[in-house]
Amino acid sequence: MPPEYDTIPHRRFNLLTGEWVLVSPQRTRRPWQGQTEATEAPPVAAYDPTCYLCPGNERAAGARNPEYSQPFVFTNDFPALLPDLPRLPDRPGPLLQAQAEPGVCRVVCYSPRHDLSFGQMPPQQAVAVIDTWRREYVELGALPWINAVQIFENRGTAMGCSNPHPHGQIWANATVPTIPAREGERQEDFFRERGKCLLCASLAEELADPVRVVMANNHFVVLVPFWAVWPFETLLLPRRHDSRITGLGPEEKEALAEIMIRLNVCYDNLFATVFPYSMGIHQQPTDGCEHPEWHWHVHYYPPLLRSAAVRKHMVGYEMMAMPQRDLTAERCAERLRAVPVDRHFRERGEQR
Ligand code: H2U
Ligand code: ZN
Repeated sequence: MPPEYDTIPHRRFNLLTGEWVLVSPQRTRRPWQGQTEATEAPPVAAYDPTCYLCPGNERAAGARNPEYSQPFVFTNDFPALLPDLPRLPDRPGPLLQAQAEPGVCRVVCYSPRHDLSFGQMPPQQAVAVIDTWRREYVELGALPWINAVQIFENRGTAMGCSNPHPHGQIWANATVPTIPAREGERQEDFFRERGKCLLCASLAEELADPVRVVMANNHFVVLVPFWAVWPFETLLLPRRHDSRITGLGPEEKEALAEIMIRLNVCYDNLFATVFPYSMGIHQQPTDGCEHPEWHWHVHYYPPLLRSAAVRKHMVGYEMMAMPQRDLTAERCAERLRAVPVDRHFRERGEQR
């Protein structure tokens, strides 16, 4: 990377969304007098009698969880989407558009253990979570009126997560949501124009000059995207081109579990805190068509900026104009690469 990328304000193009991000590396020396946030104490008990997600406990709407020992999936008690909908009456105005949107929302408890985050789970437990995601993607995707299955996780109160018990969510709906739809269009355009996959080509370029690569194994690479908006944002890419996670073989599942665990330990150890993020798996629509242009991947969007106490907010110029960052993707990748990942900080007794 030419050194000017570290000194000159510039904008970078997001290949997946077609949007630009403003990068202002010269600004990283400005003083900070903003808010500092209290750090989140990680849960300590393996079982919490007041937790809605622990085995055997009653949930908020009255249902009771079984005494599960493997990943446990249930229909969200307060779902944003509902399966059986009547037609919406005619438009509320000549220009205003609305459509009924049928869908399904589920919650996935990763482990019966209240205190284990993804990074602390034994690899076999993480493989079981991956198998659960695959099963749900197939099962929900097979419903004729479901065309998109979004697997995601909110972690930490900073991201609006309601409970430290390790869990994620799945929302599946009739129409492909805005962001995966945009990524699909971009991948399709590239595939049509160049006859190859956008993310295969991009990954090859990243590996040729691995300044943004954070970690890798035989099957996966984690990197800070050139166009990252969030400070320590990463993109997890399979080396093998595939449009969905259903094709993962046993060795690939183990490799995926390994790298997801390692990335979680890296994130938590970076600021010795329960590192908040939103994670999501992007895959091809479940519309019954082949999508050779689609390269499945996982996004991690963490809001923390320079310590466990300072977070980035999308306000001002970012809300009104375009996203902006000070620390470059390359500097953040460098910092993430330097984090020791041999042990989780909680096992080293450095708990905050
Ligand atoms: P978060 O991971 O973002 O906190 O979301 C947890 C989800 O779990 C949330 O969508 C659901 C909430 O509706 N939930 C239940 O379905 N039952 C409960 O008893 C508690 C939470
Ligand atoms: Zn719990």
